[in-house]
Amino acid sequence: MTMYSHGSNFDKEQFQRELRQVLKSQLAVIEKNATTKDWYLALGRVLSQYTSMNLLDTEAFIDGEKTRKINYLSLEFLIGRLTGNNLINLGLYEKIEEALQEMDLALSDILEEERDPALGNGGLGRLAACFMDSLASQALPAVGYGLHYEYGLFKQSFAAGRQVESPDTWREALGYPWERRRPELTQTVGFWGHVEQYSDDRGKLRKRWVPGLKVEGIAWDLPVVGYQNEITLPLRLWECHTGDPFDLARFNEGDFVGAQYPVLEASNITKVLYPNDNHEQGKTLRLMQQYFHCACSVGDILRRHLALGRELKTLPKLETIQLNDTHPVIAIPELMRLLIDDHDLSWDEAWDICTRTFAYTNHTLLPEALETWSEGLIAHLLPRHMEIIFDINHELMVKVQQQWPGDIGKMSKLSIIQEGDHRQVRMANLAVVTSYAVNGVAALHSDLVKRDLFPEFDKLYPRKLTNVTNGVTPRRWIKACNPALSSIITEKLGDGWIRELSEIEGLKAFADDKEFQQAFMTVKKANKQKLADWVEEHHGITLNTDAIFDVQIKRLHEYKRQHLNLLHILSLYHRLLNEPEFDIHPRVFIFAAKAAPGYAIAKDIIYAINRVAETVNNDQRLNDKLKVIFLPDYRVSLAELIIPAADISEQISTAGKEASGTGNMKLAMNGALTIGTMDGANVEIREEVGDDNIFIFGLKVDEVKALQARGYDSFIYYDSDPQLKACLNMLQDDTFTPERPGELISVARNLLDYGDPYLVLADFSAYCDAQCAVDKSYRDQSSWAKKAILNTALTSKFSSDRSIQDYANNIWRLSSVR
Ligand code: B1N
Repeated sequence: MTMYSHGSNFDKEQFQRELRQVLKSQLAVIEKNATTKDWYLALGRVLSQYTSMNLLDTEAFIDGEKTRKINYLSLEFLIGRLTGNNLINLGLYEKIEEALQEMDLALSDILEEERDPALGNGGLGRLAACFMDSLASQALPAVGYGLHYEYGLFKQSFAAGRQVESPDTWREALGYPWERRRPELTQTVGFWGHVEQYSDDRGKLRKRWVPGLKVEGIAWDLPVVGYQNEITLPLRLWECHTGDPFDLARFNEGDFVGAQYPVLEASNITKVLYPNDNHEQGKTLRLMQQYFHCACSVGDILRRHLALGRELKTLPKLETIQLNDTHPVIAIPELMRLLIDDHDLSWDEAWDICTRTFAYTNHTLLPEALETWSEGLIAHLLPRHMEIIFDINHELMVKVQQQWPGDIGKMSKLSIIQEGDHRQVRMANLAVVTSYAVNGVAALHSDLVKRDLFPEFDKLYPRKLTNVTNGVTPRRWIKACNPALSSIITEKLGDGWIRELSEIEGLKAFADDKEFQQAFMTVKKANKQKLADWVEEHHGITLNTDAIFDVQIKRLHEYKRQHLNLLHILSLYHRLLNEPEFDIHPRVFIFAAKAAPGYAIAKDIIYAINRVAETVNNDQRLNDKLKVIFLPDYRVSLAELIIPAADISEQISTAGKEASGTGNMKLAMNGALTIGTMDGANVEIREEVGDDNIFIFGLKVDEVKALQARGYDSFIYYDSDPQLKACLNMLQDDTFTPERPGELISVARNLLDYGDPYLVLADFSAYCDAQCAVDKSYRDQSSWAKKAILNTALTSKFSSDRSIQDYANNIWRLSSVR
């Protein structure tokens, strides 16, 4: 297709010339003065010329096809660094490495210069990025639609152990080399104003929205490079521009400052990513972001469709819109509005199109994350959309009445509008009613969506609710981040596993092979050393690579229970100091996690872990048996360093709370053994690897429910378990904060006086037992190696290629382009 496919036709001299030229002409740097950063920028710019061409070719190629196209709408795409990954997928990694070497440049150093684009919070945004990789790698026609935040997720540092946030300037001074501005795709987006009725040329009474303010959406395309298949898909991110800074009417009335309010507000629309994970706060600016994202994306989808001379009624056949959680659900009334008001379709025609175009993925059951918007806010910001939502709801209520005549309870439960003093719009209900498919993200989660969240909708729309278990891309999460493991796999099996991960099951045959066990453990050790060197260099802490590397890396959230991990560490500390016969294999506990800036108890947990780490790490009596380290600024590139080095993967959420998890998958693939609850995708990991190769503990979903129904009292555990009591007391006295006794008390309070909402104490003793089993198991290195190999061999189900195939077969119903 192009000259830059799979690295064939790669011309080394030409590349070197281009690189030098870009350095000089675009960056204005003389070669002998060039820093590694300069070379990174020059390299990115040169390579992005290749991918831009591939992108345009792919666009033209796909437009020519009569297949259904996927539009993946997400407020978050946590893509991580692109340069290394794109080199691998372009098939150019070794060739560029060699070309640079000739110029006395080390590719690995250059790659370290890239700032992670952190346009997402956690799993939901990272999933979107993995899905784009899999769509491209399987040559499926797709566009990712997101927002071009000026600032991504905040940078985290610690000041005396407490989290400090600072802005993430991911594009730096000179811009991000991989993105391309596409001014020709600009969209106009309205806000506020009113709805008016008018009669059209034919005397038909119609409605139109007259916005009070209009802004522009500028498109930036990032290339999503398929794995050595010549396909490059666009990740299209919208940036908000406000034009005229004055509301002239108000300005002329003398309200100078007031005249600028709406514009000031609007000019912030794509300033910054909201830093909440699994939590919605109902802020106006967030709804403006959501609508801006949807209006630009739906506008672009229609533009493409109409530009090809296609009829609106063929939209569902040729385009599908996958909604990544409810964040882009305002796209539904937006498409209805465009079809009815702008394109003069009847309600029924428009509704028919919408109900065959949208599909919705639910990612959480946590009540604080289920989005509702105040009716007043929507009516003010998007008056026409509010009318349409009421009309959709009216039809829904009629249907509910037919199904359950006279049942007012069912009506109020299913209604899109939640009644009360302040009426709220339930975005999930709107999504379920409109979408042709609704899926959860792991088998257990999807069952709970049916059973607990939407049992009536499941009755009303049989077969609409389904499951697609999440996955992660093996290109980034094995091939790129763990080159040493990749080579020993490829030595045994060839490199087909990179495209088709099920081939990795071939490793099963080597699980008992002593030589392969040794090779596998040597790789693990080397990865631990690499992490240890990095930690030494950046944080001045020495890690013993003979220790078990025990890893909990994810957002900080009570339901994820980093504090359960902490309590276990306290119990080890306490026992090592107080029980002469108690001994453990040396263990390094590694944490990395950001807390939402407004989430006080999450920040207190970070502080507590940091204080405990300080004391434990400096306590000579422990003989280096125990180390605790909390690495700041968790991000994709840090995950890429930690995951290959992990022996133990902590997946210890309260059963029923973690929809899926995806870090659990990455860690298992890289040969870490899971210690986890029967939650999310852990359940399926256990199914795949078998009970002998995972450490499962704790209350199951139904036991959690039963315990809470009985009335949970955490003091019962505190009073009856001396070990637990000792640990909680250490948090309340001056063990870790001699200068300020009681400083960590909020964590203990949360678990005792505030009722321990996530049942940490109820699972404590089972967790400690499971950790004991880990310790014992690790002492037999050959048997451990076998378990680790089997984790790598038996987790191919969790490739995002499989997830995308499930979506393609069961939801989107499409076939590969080639
Ligand atoms: O989505 C991931 C899952 O693997 C995780 O289990 C799940 O917790 C995560 C509001 C969310 N669910 N909901 C969010 C993020 C941002 C926000 O503003 C909710 N994130 C998840 C992928 O399926």
